[in-house]
Amino acid sequence: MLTTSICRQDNISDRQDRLAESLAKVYTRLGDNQRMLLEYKFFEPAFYHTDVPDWGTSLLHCMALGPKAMVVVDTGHHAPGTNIEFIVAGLLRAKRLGAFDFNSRFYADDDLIVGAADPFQLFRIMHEVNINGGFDVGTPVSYVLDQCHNIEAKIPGQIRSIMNVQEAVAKAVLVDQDALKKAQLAGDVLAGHEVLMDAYNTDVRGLLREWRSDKGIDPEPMKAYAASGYAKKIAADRVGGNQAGWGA
Ligand SMILES: [Mn+2]
Repeated sequence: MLTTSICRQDNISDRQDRLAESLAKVYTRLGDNQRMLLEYKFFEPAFYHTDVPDWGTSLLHCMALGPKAMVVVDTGHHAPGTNIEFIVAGLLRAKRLGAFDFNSRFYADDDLIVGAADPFQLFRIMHEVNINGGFDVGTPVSYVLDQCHNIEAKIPGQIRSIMNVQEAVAKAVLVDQDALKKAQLAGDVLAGHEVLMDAYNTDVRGLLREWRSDKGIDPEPMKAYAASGYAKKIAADRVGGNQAGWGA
């Protein structure tokens, strides 16, 4: 059987020991303004066994290392149906959520535009971030895109991604926390549902346009980029250059 052959090939605990030793060597070399972010993924590089398959394994290593080691949640690195917002809440509670790698997925690590496949999941995640202090001033959480734009143009794809995140955050902060708490304490499922849906169904695009204008930036980023001519300019500038790729 495949599983037994892998068990014979290497020892699971020994592998964890070697990983811990290696991480500790790097950790001791961190500067005052540096930290270590440990990501997990449940099926890479292998299926039966991989060294950091889940948030728990990542957290165990981070806790052994010290406070400068924190977990990265890549939204595409879970089994289908995983309650990612639960993981996010738990890591924030333990003060060990270091970063998000945002993307969206249907099947595996699809690396689609964040919020494309399941914007409601993104909203639920942002709600947990909000109520667990992840948006506080001085938050240790880095918000990063980790996507692969295969069909859509990369720059507008990233602009769209950021807008999707902004919309999910705006909806999350609109959740009436007092009403939600009241519903939860009363065990009123339908009232709690209504509070969340009221926020989720709010069209926040106008608010975000105003917010961008207040910051002196174009309220319509997609249109602004299209009108800028930047894509044509860089395409013309780079004729005859070396094509970027995966390094193959
Ligand atoms: Mn990632």
